[in-house]
Amino acid sequence: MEPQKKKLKLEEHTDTDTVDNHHLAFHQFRAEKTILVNPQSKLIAVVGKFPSDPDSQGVIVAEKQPLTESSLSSMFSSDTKVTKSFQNDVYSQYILSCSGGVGEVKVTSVYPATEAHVKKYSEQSMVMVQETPNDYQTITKPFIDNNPLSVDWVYNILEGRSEVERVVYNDPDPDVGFVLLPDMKWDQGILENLYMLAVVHKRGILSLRELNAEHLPLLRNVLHKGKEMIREKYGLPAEELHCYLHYQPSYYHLHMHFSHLKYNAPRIFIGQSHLLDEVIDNIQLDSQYYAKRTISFIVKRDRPLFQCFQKHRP
Ligand code: G7M
Repeated sequence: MEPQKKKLKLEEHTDTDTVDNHHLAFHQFRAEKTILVNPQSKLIAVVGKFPSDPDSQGVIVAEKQPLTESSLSSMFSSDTKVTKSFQNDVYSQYILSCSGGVGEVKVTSVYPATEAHVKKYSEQSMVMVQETPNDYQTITKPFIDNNPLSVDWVYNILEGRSEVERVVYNDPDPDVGFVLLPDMKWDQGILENLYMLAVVHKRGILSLRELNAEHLPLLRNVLHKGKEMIREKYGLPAEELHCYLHYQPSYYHLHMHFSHLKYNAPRIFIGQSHLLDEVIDNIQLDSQYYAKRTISFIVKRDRPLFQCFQKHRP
């Protein structure tokens, strides 16, 4: 009995060993069909076969690992290859090719940065604010007048001092014209992450709140020409695009966003975004629509604007 027991144990051990140590020979895998590409989750899924087992198919789902604090030492190492994409005012963008398994990383830098920049980029809890027309006049408008984040980078674009080679379209008309270019958040690598910015030439329109019938030709021009130019440049049809404004924006010079419908664009949620089509329609119904209504918006708890609201409406 004893010797047989020993033999069995050995076989069990060998079986387990085989399973534990078994690696698929990825270098032999022949991908036959891509079934999912999700640039935002940095994920790809393929179906294929190993030539040694042509009767079976396999699904391989591959996903990039997220960055962690331990990635920083590889990113900021002297071995890292740095390629600059653009610079505008204090903002610049780079592609870092890092060793240590970190690979390619898109980096946006703000240098030198103010405390307002640090707050803007910090993780914070969000709060919902209902801004009445009176709140706008007594809280928000004075806040914007006293604490603006500089829009020098916008003027650099409009006056052709920065990002000139990135501009996709420029309609120079002072009343209805605008510049269309990739948002700083889009590196133009993957079409499904398309995120474009339309910055109007006309100065002094702070945000959605100030729009009325006088601005309809401008809004229509951005909507129609912007979609047309995106189709021409990137081959993306208008019906696969979102076009919207943020309220509150981060920068108080009127601008609109165009994003791919598949892209989970920054702040595209209810309480942060207003579709340009609907903005135009609302203003057609009532020129003073945005001056009269209460507008809800979501803002980070630590942002100075929310602190003003707390001070005035404790
Ligand atoms: O609606 P909101 O104000 O949050 O949008 C401003 C947008 O401007 C953001 O999506 C930013 O990524 C984008 N942006 C900010 N800066 C400073 C730049 C820049 O220098 N160049 C470009 N192309 N986009 C920018």
